[in-house]
Amino acid sequence: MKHVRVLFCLAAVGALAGCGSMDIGGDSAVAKLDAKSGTATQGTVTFTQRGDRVLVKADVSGLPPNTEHGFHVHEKGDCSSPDAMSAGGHFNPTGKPHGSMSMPDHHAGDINNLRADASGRAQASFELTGVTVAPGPTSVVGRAVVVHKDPDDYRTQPTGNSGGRVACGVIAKS
Ligand SMILES: [Cu+2]
Ligand SMILES: [Zn+2]
Repeated sequence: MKHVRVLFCLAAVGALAGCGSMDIGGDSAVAKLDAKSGTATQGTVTFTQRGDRVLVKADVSGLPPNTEHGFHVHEKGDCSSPDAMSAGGHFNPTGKPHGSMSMPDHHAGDINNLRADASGRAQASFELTGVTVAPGPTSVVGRAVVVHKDPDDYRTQPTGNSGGRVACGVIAKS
């Protein structure tokens, strides 16, 4: 009888833990990046809500070997133009200056540079604060994610001076 009661308690704890992880690992979204400005750059970027942060995972290929590239969420979910200028400027719902993710002030859409390896592939994870996947004024859903030709210097306003746009994808709920 005592054994039966112990097993029942463990089962109940397991069920509660399951519910907890569902709450934390909420909404997610994905952007399929298409090549822009005559490049062959493409990839996938996922956005997953983790508490008050958003985990960004990028897998981008077709970049020049061993190079760094500016990487941001841009305000308009429109990648239709050949140079991706249709995506507008950096997503900046709170009116901040451009910067790096580690600076106190930066655009909500500022992500740090992607680094391509010797095969021209960049795989990276970042944790963004100041944006959400869930609907709201700072949601990334319906925006665009852009990879640039050059590194972001994290200083030049309001762009980071990272040059042309080599890949662009609209962020959609998944
Ligand atoms: Cu950008
Ligand atoms: Zn910016």
